[in-house]
Amino acid sequence: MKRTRRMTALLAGCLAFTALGIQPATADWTDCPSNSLCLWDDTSYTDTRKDTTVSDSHMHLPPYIIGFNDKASSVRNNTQYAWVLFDDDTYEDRRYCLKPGLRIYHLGLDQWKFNDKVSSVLKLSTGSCGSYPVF
Ligand SMILES: [Ca+2]
Repeated sequence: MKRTRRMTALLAGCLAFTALGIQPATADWTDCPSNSLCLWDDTSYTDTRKDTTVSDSHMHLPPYIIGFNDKASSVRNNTQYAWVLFDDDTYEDRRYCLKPGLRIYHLGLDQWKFNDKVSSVLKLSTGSCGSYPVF
């Protein structure tokens, strides 16, 4: 039932995008622009995608960079820098670091339990995760 509603919402979203002449969200991690961190609303790089080239400390309150609070289910780091994904705003609470070039098809896997959690994203100054726990 929930899945049906989600699919219906997805279809409605696609139709709305089409009506506006905007490309619908794609379902492929290869569509993530270079030098960007990409977050998808659903697993396996599907549904709405949000990209950023800079950190976003407040994804749930304007002025945010990408918004998308507590929504990400898959992610790709298409940059040469390490990024840290946090459960709370202002880089707080649980966190995992994603090394350059890596991607996670399902943040909700048991080892992370991070589905629909990400509330801030921090771009590090190098490709190293330093002391942050890594995906
Ligand atoms: Ca959160």
